[in-house]
Amino acid sequence: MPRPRPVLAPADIKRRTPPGQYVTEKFPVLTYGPTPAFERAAWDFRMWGLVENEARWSYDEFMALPSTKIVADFHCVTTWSRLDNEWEGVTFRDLLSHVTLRPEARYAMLHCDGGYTTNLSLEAMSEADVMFAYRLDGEDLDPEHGWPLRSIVPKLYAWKSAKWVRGIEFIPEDRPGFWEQNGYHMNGDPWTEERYG
Ligand SMILES: Nc1nc2c(c(=O)[nH]1)N[C@H]1C(S)=C(S)[C@@H](COP(=O)(O)O)O[C@H]1N2
Ligand SMILES: [Mo]
Repeated sequence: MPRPRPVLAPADIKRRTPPGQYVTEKFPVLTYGPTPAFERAAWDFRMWGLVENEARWSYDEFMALPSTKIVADFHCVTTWSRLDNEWEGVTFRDLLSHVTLRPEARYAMLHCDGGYTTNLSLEAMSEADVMFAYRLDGEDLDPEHGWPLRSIVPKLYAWKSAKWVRGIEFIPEDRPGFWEQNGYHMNGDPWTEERYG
């Protein structure tokens, strides 16, 4: 059953909309390049790099992991925000329980089908609402919105919410991902307008 779109009070909308953003009920697609094809048999999700033990899940194994629903706002740096989205998937905290990080691990690089990447500090990743989602508002993600899996990092601009994500690499120092190499901020906090680096 799809979840009905919420009706928010104007005061809540105001409080939840970062500076320089406007609220839309639409869900624009923002992708650099084509939507990659999903190949179920070849698909896996991996955690590697500065870990004592690498982790890997097949599609069926990942889908069998305990799931969580999180309601969060979504802010694109091009100035639209879509409020109150109910994402369903696996939290980063739950995934982290499957690996032991080496002490040098301080940043993460998310890797996607199609070659997109984005970097995050482990501090940003450790927020309780960071997750890897396969459903939105009660329905499977549309392919162009990242199905079968995307990251959701509600406290940062939406370019950190990587579509078609396939894995997390743990690294010692910050390194720019795709948009970060092209001028976007290394962190991307919408409340302080960390738009460009
Ligand atoms: N793989 C991949 N993930 C991506 C992007 C992309 O081009 N490729 N664009 C990012 C940007 S800039 C935004 S605003 C959001 C948009 O998500 P949407 O297309 O589902 O609205 O996805 C982010 N994740
Ligand atoms: Mo964006």
